[in-house]
Amino acid sequence: MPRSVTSALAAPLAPFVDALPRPSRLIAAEHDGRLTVRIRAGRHKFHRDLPASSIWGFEGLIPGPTIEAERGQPVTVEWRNELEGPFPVCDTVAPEATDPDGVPVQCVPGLSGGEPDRHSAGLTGNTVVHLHGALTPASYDGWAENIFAPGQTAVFHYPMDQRAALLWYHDHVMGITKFDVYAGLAGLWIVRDERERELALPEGPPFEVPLLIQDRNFDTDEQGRLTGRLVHKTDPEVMEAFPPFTVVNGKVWPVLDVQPATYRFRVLNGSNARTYRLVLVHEGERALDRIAQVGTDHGLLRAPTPVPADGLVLASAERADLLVDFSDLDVGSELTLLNTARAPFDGATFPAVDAEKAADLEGLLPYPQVMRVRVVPGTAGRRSIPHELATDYDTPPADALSIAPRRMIALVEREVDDGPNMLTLRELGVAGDNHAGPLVTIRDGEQTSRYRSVAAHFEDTTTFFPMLGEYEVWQLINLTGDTHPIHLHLDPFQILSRRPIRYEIPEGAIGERDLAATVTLERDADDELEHAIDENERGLKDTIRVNPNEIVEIAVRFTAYSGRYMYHCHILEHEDRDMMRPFVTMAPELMPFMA
Ligand SMILES: [Cu+2]
Repeated sequence: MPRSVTSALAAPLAPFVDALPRPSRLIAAEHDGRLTVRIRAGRHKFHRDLPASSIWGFEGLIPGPTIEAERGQPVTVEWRNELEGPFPVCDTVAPEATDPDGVPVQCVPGLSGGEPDRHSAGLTGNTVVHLHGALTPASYDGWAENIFAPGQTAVFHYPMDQRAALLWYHDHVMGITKFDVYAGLAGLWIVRDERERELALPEGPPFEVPLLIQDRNFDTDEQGRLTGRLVHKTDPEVMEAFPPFTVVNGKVWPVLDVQPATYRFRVLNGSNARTYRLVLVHEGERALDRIAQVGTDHGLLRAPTPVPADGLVLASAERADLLVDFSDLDVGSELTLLNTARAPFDGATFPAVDAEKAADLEGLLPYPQVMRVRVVPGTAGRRSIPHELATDYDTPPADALSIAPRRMIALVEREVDDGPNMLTLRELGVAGDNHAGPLVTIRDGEQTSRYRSVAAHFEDTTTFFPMLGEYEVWQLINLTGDTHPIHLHLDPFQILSRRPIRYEIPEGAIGERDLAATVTLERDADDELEHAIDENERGLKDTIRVNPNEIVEIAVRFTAYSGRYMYHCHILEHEDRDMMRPFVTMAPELMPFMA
């Protein structure tokens, strides 16, 4: 190693010079619930000192307009695909993982010797829109293969029969979601309801601030100057892109002016792959006690909760609704939001007190800064935080869970000789006594269960047919070295448990479809993770982190809509590389007629 790779890099862009943009608002009620959104190419400045970048965006914007809807008031969106090539992002695989100085190539701009990929360069703008977190009939859910080409339009009806929450809409095309979202195809969608209004939570500007956090990289010219062209770069050792520049609402490291008051931050991690662990720092001290988390993926928690002591962890697609108190601060005070999570994220901790020293090139985290908050004059003050928030959900009833169908899913990474690894969700069926093929054996105390892999790839036969109205328990077993945020479309779920496992996979036992493994539900001797459920995960979730050496159990109940949906890892490079599977929700009366 030519020099220490833990030393920080000088940033090629000045931090905290651009004001945090407020995404434009599209309030459905002002349009009688009928919206038209054009999906088009555009130009966008990610930073004051960067040339404008070519992008694809909803209305040509990054982020797309924030759509605001009311619970119980349906919204119809005419999604008009007016995209046109060339594809605005240069995709490349650098030939080496580090540059001649030993710096990981993903920590620096430019192509690092990689060739532009010609297949992605040929993309002209096929798209399909998924509204993440929405209770949507299957026809309008954005099935990854139901694509509309440039010049075509899709009219989707969203019933909005769901609790208030921060949702987001984004492209979901089979195999290229990672490119289309990276090019800019993402926007926020806020559902509001009466319960939130009773609690008098801030609504709209200036005190409610959506924060869409993403990471991006840019090309360089022959002189090494940033050109603004978006670059999606991976390397031979890491299949996910972990770009060095953190972008909030479309600006690199922006600054937000706040009055001395309580603000509501609606935070979404919209990055392809990066997990953030957010720490707020004021005058060198962590200031996490200024933050109360009131909501998660599907809206309000039952009670406000502090963020975890090490910081707020958000993997791709996870959301947090935060009340942040700046009311006691003098004008001119500055606070910085930092990220302390290494990439690829594996659940490892990092003390919040060291957040200012979190730069870690080996951890693909050259610049921990996310954004700055600056206190400016104003008259508003502190808001009291209600002790009781949501009253409309409880833990799933034990008697329903005791008879619930249990579905076992193993998260598996298979090495491929001539390409990046494949990641799959292996659906496991109980193996009969006379089953002769490879087995997954799971030991939980005295009990031993034997399974076989019944589905691995997206196009394999559907094996999950949940019945509407009935609880199910899904068990997610991580047999890989990284954390995967697993997302279910349609209804939210609740986490029941997170437990350590140790496992053995015999040489060559991860086949194209087959899988052999022995999993024991006890802690491995070298396992340092806590495998705890954070307080802020005890709400209604649609995306859950499954860490290495871990089994996560969730309880889900599909309620209203029958049809074909998907569940998948929300690391976009993983879902595009086959970490996605279908399920079909069924009305119980139809089950007797299923062959
Ligand atoms: Cu994954």
